[in-house]
Amino acid sequence: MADLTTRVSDRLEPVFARLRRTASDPVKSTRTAVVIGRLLGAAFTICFLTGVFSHILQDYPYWITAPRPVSIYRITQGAHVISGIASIPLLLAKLWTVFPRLFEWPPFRSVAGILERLSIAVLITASLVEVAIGLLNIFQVYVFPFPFRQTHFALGWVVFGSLAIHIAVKLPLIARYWRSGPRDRPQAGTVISRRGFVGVVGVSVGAVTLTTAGQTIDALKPFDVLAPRKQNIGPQGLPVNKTAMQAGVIAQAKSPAWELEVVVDGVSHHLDLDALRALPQTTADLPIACVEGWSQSAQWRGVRMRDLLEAVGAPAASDLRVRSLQRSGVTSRMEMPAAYSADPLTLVALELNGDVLDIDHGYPARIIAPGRPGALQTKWLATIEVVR
Ligand SMILES: Nc1nc2c(c(=O)[nH]1)N[C@H]1C(S)=C(S)[C@@H](COP(=O)(O)O)O[C@H]1N2
Ligand SMILES: [Mo]
Repeated sequence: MADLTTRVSDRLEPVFARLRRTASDPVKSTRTAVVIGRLLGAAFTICFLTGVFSHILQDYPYWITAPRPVSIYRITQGAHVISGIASIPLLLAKLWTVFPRLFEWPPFRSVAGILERLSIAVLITASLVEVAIGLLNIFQVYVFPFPFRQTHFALGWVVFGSLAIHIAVKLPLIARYWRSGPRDRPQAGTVISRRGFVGVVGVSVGAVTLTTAGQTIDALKPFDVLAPRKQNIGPQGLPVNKTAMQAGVIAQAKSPAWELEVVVDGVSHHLDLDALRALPQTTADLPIACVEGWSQSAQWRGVRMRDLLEAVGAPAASDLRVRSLQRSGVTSRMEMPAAYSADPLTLVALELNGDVLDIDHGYPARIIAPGRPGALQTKWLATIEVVR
């Protein structure tokens, strides 16, 4: 048995040696792996932290006590998607750099070695799936047979955990190659120098960032040719996530019989548009910041949630359950904790950028609150229920 293993191994060694030489290139040095790895590690860390924050806002909104600055989610989710897109060329470059190591023979020398290679396999697979489904989500492609948000979140922990193991294992190498040294000088006969390679990667990262970040950074708007959303394009100069047609609400939303139902202690109060317009009106500049990474600020006008609640005899600080005319889907209902309902900037908006709300932006009335993910800014309001 031992004899057989030795014979197989002896046969395979030269094959792998040849593969290794073919895939090798002086550019694929440990120093390059460390340089690219640092940038990739930074991008993944930003993605992970902003991702956890996004899930807290959506799943544990009661933890949030003061939603300030009002554009907090615009900043964190913009950073999430920008660093996620930037990590794609970095990840590909990193894989290309370490590619020859796949053909090391024997593949491992100890139990620790097996574990290390397994953790790298997990890291690579999870990272590739994570950035791929994230990218598809930005383009609103929901083709996978699993819930995107939960899967993306779970995989995020897997990526971050296996990254931590990988960094711990490689710490001595990372420390040794952190600074450049004489061994990094270009060697005779190299097609491209290490610095040249890192430069190409840098230009790629810059290019994908420049052509997509304009969907959330105003100053980069002119260069936004690849992002799925463009600022200032859409009814009333604001992009639309889902139209009234897609949500199937046109007839009900346009009906003259529409009324907002506010339920307090089991008693329903009905307010039609005239009744809402008769309440004090407030203007607020607040962004729509979609989880998919596009965002834009707009001017909203309508009734403060706290004023509406007081008008029907409920405390300004109330936990609310909000429902849309839309029947199904995660965005058809929403929970709003008291920290938001009491906020002077949280509105039941009736107007956008100086005009009556467009049907696609939620006419006759929608929610706009500071610092919340776009998915929680419910359009085509039907019911607001005071839970406590
Ligand atoms: N009822 C309802 N409200 C909704 C949605 C929806 O599909 N249905 N989409 C949400 C999402 S994901 C975002 S980003 C914002 C976008 O608002 P806008 O289409 O007015 O720009 O609305 C939110 N409110
Ligand atoms: Mo969204």
